[in-house]
Amino acid sequence: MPTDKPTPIGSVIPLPASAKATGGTFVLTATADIYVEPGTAGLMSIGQYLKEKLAPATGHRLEVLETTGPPPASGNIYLTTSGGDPALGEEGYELTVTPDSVAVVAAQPAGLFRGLQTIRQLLPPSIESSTVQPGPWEIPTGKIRDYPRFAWRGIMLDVARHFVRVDEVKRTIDLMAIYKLNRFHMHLSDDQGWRLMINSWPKLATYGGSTEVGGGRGGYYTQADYSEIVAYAQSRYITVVPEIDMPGHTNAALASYAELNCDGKAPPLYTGVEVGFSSLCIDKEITFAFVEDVIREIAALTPGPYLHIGGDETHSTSPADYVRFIDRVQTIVQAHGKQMVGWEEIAHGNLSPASIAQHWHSDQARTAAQQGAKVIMSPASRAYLDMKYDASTPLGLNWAGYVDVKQAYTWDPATQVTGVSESDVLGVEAPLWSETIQTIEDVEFMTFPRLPGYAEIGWSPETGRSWDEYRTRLAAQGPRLAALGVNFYRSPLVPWP
Ligand code: TNX
Repeated sequence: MPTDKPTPIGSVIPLPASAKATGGTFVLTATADIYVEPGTAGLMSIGQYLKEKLAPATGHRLEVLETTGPPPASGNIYLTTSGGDPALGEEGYELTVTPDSVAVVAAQPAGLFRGLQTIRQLLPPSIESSTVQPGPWEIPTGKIRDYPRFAWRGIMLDVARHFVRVDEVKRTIDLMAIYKLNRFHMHLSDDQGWRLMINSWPKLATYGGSTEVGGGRGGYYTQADYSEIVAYAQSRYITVVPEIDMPGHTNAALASYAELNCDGKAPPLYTGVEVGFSSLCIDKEITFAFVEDVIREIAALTPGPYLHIGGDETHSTSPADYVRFIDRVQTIVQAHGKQMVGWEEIAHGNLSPASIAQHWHSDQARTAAQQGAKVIMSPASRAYLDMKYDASTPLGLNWAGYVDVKQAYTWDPATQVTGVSESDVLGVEAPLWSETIQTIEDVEFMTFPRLPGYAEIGWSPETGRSWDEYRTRLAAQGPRLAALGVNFYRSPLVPWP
């Protein structure tokens, strides 16, 4: 099979910081085992994860064993944090492949986990098949020393406009892990739906979550569901960033509790796609009791340091009210031990340097940076997964233009917004808004093949990145995505095999 060759060592996506091929071949045979160093929490599970990824296609038994010091160099895989260079940081790793062994050394378990994704990609694409394939399971020999450019590399799923089930969320998390992404932002509330049970305000979910865009059944996550998602992401060294959008985009909440409305009257549920018509009532104290309860419950369920409060498109909130609201919410978020993240409009408020603004379409991100806040880059014209690839794309929107695979790849987060420089930028995130996205197949079609490009922009050094070179590496991902059963868009810009 011409397409089932191992990936050359310098062809991995995201491109490693440095890679040197040595021209030989390692073969993963039926006698191979996975050895991990005892003593560091998480290593055994990382070994198990690798085994689960390699077992179906190889049919090999692959045991996960503990070892002190390198295992016998007879075709085994070795994962260790002992001797890991601290300069690699939390997610960096070194991978050494010789004809006899594969070894990943990292300073932290997260680095080992990222390194495993490189091993997966160096194997032939059919390694991703769920049924036994012929192999041979070759890996090119060489040495990779690799670490990310940016700390924040994520995607956002809008589960509010159309609900996404827990098993579908897990699949999405698994796919993002392949490309070493580390932030999973969940847009948990909007005008059309509230998707997380809040015990102190239960109607938010049971009533506010009962429908979605187009009037379908909607749905919500129980707190146990949410915790399951968080733990699943955590086992892949991915941090969940929960978002409750406020003070606008709140019709589902306003419909659930009449007392949250300035006039005390609950509006009907909303299943359209307009934005900017709803607002919490900034003059009512109960609004802040509500916000405090929601933030307290979500903070308690969320081990990660971030809490996203939305803050976008508040066309029905006066500018003065908006600033008052954001400043107060920032205090509440911090009182619950979290860092506030918000869409770039939050820069109208008085941001603490611990807060984070997410750029999407204006120059407010610059105001955020001037206040010392960090910035996440999600420019709609480059990074919005809900933008159509071109005029023929059946799903998606085009208010920010078409975002074909090249447009999605050819930009630099450090020069995207004048006045926001590399040191202000925390990283990159690609949001998938779901007004037109109904099924997991739709999610995959809009996400792939753009996602590997965002992963590379966030992870790899900027120097040397070029579309002409990248498109051939992306093409080689096609058989891999196919083996994974991903419904990806066969963009004509990519020379698929
Ligand atoms: C703008 S981006 C929005 C969303 C929409 C999206 C559609 C942002 C912060 N707000 O409410 O879903 O456009 O592309």
